[in-house]
Amino acid sequence: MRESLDRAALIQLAAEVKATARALGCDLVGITDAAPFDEARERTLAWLARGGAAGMAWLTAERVRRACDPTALLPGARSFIAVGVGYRPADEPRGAPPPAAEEGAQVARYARGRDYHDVLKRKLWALVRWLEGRLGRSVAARVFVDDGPCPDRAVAQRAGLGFFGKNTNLLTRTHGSYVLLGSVLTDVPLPPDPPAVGDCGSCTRCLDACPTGALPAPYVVDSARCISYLTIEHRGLIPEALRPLVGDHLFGCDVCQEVCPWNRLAAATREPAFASEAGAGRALDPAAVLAWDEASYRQRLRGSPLKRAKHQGLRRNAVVVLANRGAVAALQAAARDADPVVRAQAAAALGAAEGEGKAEGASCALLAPSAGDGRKSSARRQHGRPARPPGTVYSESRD
Ligand code: B12
Ligand code: SF4
Ligand code: SF4
Repeated sequence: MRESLDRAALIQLAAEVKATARALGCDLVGITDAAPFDEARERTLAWLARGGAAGMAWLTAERVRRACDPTALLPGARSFIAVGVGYRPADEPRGAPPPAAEEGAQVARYARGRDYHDVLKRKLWALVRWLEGRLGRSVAARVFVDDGPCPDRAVAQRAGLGFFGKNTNLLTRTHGSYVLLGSVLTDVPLPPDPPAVGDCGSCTRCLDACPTGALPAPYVVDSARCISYLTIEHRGLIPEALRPLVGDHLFGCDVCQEVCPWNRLAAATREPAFASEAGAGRALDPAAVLAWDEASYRQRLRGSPLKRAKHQGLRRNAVVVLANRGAVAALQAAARDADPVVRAQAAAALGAAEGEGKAEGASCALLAPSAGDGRKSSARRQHGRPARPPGTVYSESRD
């Protein structure tokens, strides 16, 4: 039997839920109801219809419709408890530049420590257990952190955590966009918070800075061009037209967040599991990554989100970085690798170099300036212009 708490008791319960979530290490907590997310559904369906999801075949229209209807996810659902955990690295001052090439190839900030899915889910299940203890009954609940059918950003916005930035990330007043999101959907009718309001005003820094032109319009990501997609989700070859624009990014990309004025104010993470020492760190030597066999990859990346790219994908990314650094000898060796994708990515880079070299009368265009010395500005000049990559589709199911 469900308890019937009056409004005052529910307000008190919501305050205790928030205090408990904060004590569990959540920096931001808010509550929203279980009404459908109509605007998120329509925007996401339109984005899917335009091919915005590229090769993420698991992101289907059917999944989006279900995700945006909370009572389809949990019969009897009444409210979401939305949380955000800040991840701006504590070992970097605000606005610090990305790691220099000598330090290694770049790892996106969210992925430097331990896998945030595990970290946030542990906190959220602990919150569910606390709620059950507090109410003295079992609670119907589902926990969502990224990989579930749930519009994480729309839930967080409606629960008051932050507003949508033009780079599509949720911007919060305390942690900027460097915040990872999760939620508990439950049958407890907690009183909702007001949705967050705010906007980017006339700023377009992220659109202007994106190295590949993957933000063709405010609030729209073209995944097929996005370095985050290409280095994490995409399987197979990174299209040769985009390869130089990937620059020194080994895993993920933060450029559209680095330039965001809201991140100048972002508080540093207080989550020990997100510290660089807890995981892969800020940067990895691309030659070492290329040399990893399956066993060393597993051992080095235990509990790390970098495993999302898989052994093959990370080694392919290492080839791309080495190509962009002009490491011809490493590419020549990689062109004889046992892995067909690694081999083909290296051969494509060497082939492109030879082609460009012929056109320019040089012996090898890979000896041209490396990433970080002006390549980004040339990429910016090309913003929105390079040809779309071929629509290679590789499917992979998520939860
Ligand atoms: C697929 C996916 C990707 C794809 C597509 C990205 C995208 N922008 O859609 C790729 C692989 C490219 C990607 C990249 C990244 N991702 Co990602 N990704 C997801 C995932 C799994 C689904 C997102 C999705 O459905 N996209 C489709 C779009 C159309 O929908 P949406 O972003 O969910 O929400 C839109 C609607 O809600 C809509 N909307 C609804 N109402 C309204 C009202 C108004 C007025 C407006 C303007 C908009 C609006 O606007 C939102 C933004 O476009 C979510 C987790 C999840 N389950 O939600 C994480 C998630 C969005 N990713 C996350 C992160 C951290 C990243 C990266 C920063 C990682 C990195 N450093 O490399 C990059 C950022 C790239 C970027 N600029 O977006 C975080 C974002 C946290 C935050 N603060 O926003 C999430 C929420 C995971 C999590 N639980 O923390 N990601
Ligand atoms: S700046 Fe990077 S993460 Fe942002 S949209 Fe462009 S390629 Fe994707
Ligand atoms: S860089 Fe500017 S436009 Fe982009 S998300 Fe930040 S405030 Fe908005």
